[in-house]
Amino acid sequence: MTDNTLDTFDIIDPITGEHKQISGPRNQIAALKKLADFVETGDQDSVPNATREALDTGLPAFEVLMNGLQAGLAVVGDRFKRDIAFIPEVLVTARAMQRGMEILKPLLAPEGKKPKGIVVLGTVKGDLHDIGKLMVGIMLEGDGYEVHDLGVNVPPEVFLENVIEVEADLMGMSALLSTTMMMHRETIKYITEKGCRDKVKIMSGGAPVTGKFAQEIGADGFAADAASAVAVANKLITPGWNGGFIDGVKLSTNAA
Ligand code: B1M
Repeated sequence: MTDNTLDTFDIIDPITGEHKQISGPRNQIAALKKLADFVETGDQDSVPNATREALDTGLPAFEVLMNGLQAGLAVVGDRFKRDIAFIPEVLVTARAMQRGMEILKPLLAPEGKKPKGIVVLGTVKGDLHDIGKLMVGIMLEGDGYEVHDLGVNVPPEVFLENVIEVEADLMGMSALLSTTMMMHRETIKYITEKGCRDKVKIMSGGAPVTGKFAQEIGADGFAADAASAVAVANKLITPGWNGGFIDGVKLSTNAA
């Protein structure tokens, strides 16, 4: 017999840092809480099964990602911000989250379809944060893009080499540090100096990046999260797109 009793779960939005409450059938909320707990405690071995169990309750993969895996990381991220958790704990948590993302990836990004566009994605030079960028990549793949993820600490010349090699339609740069977001400007400057700026559309993103900053440095678009990154990409690769700057925040506000 299905248990329709509702339950709630308090989670921290990893982007805004605000607390919010989600609710749903008791078995689904219990599965999300269990998964978030394993991520929070860095229990890498238990995360894959807990991810499958959450999916088995009928939760969509995207919800398991946001309200299970990411909810666990956000708790440790919040402690890190308040100086009560340190790099080793954050790293262990991040790895645990990645074990769950491996299970979700094929569900969010089915293989075998002709790509709607080619994307080169990376975290810029000097920056080692990759979880948000991985999420952006998974969401883009899920929407039908072929994604070439160059990883972290990617110098401008490597971005450009790959854009040329795979004939990318779109290049996505991520940064999580207020220092390394300046590498977005340097990377665009380098591509422009090499005479290749008109070969590819460029999207800038990551926690410290704003639409205003992205526009100022000469990017074509900005997205604040993985879901809006897809919406921005779709606009930017529209045939005949007139080249105006796309701010993902404004896009979602207008759509609402
Ligand atoms: Co770091 N770290 N970290 N860290 N870390 C932050 C970012 C920080 C905010 C924590 C804090 O407040 N103190 C702070 C930066 C402060 C600042 O500059 N503004 C910080 C710092 C200072 C550091 C070190 C310098 C610490 C030190 O050594 N003293 C160091 C730097 C290392 C380096 O990069 N050179 C460091 C190291 C690390 C770890 C290695 C331990 C680990 C990274 C592990 C990994 O990624 N594999 C880590 C982590 C995990 C964090 C926090 C806790 C979480 C980041 C994260 O993954 N968030 C973070 C604090 C926090 O945010 N609570 C912190 C979840 C992720 C889903 O969100 O990445 O924002 P996010 O991605 C979102 C959006 O931003 C957007 O979509 C994503 C999904 O919705 N997005 C894009 C991201 N990229 C995009 C690209 C796009 C579009 C959208 O288009 C292309």
